[in-house]
Amino acid sequence: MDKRALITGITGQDGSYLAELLIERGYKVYGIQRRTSTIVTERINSLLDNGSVETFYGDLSDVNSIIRVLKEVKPDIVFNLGAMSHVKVSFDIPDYTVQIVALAPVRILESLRLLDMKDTRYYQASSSEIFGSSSAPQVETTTMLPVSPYGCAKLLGYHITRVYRAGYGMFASNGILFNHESPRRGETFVTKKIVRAAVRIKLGKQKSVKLGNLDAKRDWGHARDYMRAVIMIMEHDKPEDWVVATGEYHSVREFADRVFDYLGLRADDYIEISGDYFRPNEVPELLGDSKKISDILGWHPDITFEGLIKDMIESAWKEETVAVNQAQWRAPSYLR
Ligand code: NAP
Ligand code: F7E
Repeated sequence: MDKRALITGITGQDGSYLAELLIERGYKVYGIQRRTSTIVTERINSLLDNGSVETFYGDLSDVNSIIRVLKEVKPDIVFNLGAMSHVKVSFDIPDYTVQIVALAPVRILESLRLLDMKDTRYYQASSSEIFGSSSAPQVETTTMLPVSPYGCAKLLGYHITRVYRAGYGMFASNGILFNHESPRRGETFVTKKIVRAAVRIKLGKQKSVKLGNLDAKRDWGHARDYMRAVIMIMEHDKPEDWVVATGEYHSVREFADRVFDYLGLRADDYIEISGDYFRPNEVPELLGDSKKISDILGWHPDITFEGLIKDMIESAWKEETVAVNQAQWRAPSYLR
């Protein structure tokens, strides 16, 4: 019988790639979708339309909705990707960030335990932000010193996953993923913001772009490669914690230079620095060492830094130049 996967955060960047990859592998895929007043299903509309994904209304702040969906779907694996995932915003809404990012893992794991679903595997979308101010390169054993509300909340999620694994013998694994991007990246993350602005500047639709700290360095991979790693982590025979990274880092300035250069422009001519985009605390450099997942599971990223930039630029170009049909909102099927 087909394995059943439940994805929280299915409407997000990673959720959409993960759903596609799981479907290719023969899983039946379900998702928790929250009620919103505007369109949020663009990334999975095609999967909803062809019936390969089914969603249920729920919210990670509402344990009853989590229990209802778990009982309905009876998943073999829960992928907990849902989060308020913006580090800068987490300084503005720290309480809410903790409610969702830290407590949803507690809610899901404890629900699985109380529902006697301890054989259901649990994946926690952990983050390199938990390393915070620890110096690069970071591995699974690096000291975790988060410097943002988001990082602190993710650290609780990381530890509670280990607690349920050790305490109750549950198959609960953390993927400690470094930054990963794609054409589907949210528009307020720096890579997408730069790519979109550069394309619009080239097309004469925008004059400049305001950015914050250009000196921060990030280990940027492609989301599709990273979701492939997530499936390998969950299909492994043992629950463990895994760093997923490319092992190569670049500054924000360098990312911008490469993007503008690709379009035949000079980044310096168009970038303005604005205090609005600096954070109270910054993570200066993230550089992952994914030797463990490479040695044990044989995972390696396929898409290079240059390939990522090309993919993002070409897609943004299409978005800005081809008239696309207005995306349509998709409610869960039982409401359509
Ligand atoms: P994303 O694009 O921001 O997607 C977040 C998802 O969570 C969306 O589907 C969002 O739903 C959902 N969500 C937010 N609050 C929710 C709530 N209260 N109840 C139910 N769902 C809620 O993030 P992503 O880049 O795909 O990242 C996926 C996960 O990996 C997140 O946990 C993130 O923190 C973590 N992570 C990401 C990276 C990265 O570089 N991308 C690196 C390490 C870890 P809406 O569509 O309704 O907003
Ligand atoms: O910032 C700098 C900013 O917001 C990257 C999330 O997916 O990865 C992501 O978090 C860097 C930072 O990603 C702007 O200060 C400069 O140093 O794209 P970002 P992030 O904060 O690294 C981790 C691993 C996650 O887990 C998160 O969920 O870029 N920066 N100027 C800027 N950043 C933004 N957003 N906007 C700017 O204008």
